[in-house]
Amino acid sequence: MTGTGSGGVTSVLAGIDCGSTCSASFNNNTNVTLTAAASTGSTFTSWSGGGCSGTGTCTVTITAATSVTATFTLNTYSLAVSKVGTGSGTVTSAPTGITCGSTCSAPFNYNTNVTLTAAASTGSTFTGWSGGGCSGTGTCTVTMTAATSVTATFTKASDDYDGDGKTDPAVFEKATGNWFVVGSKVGFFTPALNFGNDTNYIPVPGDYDGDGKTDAAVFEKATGNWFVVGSKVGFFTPALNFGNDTNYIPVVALAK
Ligand SMILES: [Ca+2]
Ligand SMILES: [Ca+2]
Repeated sequence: MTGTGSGGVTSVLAGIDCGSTCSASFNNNTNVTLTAAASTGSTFTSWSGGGCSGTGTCTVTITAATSVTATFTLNTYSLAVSKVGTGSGTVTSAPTGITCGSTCSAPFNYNTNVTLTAAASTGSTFTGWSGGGCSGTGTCTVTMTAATSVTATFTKASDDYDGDGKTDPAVFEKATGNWFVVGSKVGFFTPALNFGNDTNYIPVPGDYDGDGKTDAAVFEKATGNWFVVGSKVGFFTPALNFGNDTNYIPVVALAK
């Protein structure tokens, strides 16, 4: 017997029981029929030798010493990872195969214990597993006995100025336009001093530079100019003269 899998071969005429007894003597001109049965998690793939092939029984007419090989292949099953939620992150597997990211499914051998680890991106939080018998926020270990799907949920908090995945209380001082934030990670700070005021501006915070941290931003009522202090890129204007307060409402502010 050969191959990555396992199984047994028996002869209809008693003699071969392989597993343990893999050769036997038979009288000249005896027709010996061999039957192959794969173990759980393996598949009988083919016969070779003795004039046999395919996956049915193998009948050999004994006129000389004869060798027959049965090949068993260990089954592989697909493990597929899905990522859902408002946040982002990466799921990796041990043994290697899944880096999701880009490679979100991979085949693993029967009975392999695959451990999945989730890592949230900056500004996101990993909030749990579902599927594959997994739950909670630790690692997820799946024993591969069938094709399995596992879902990882990542969430992103709104108004998260310090990017730890938790919303931070923030205020906009009407008279001066000062921004004050109590960051859940870094404590009190001012992401943008003297940046707009209530008379001429509407605060429109959001993550305009895509680093997972909310940016102080204002919409100039008269002109419709947008001004952002990006937590990653600093001051910039994502959309000049895009709406004005007479005819338009900035929908970022409206959603607050
Ligand atoms: Ca925070
Ligand atoms: Ca940002």
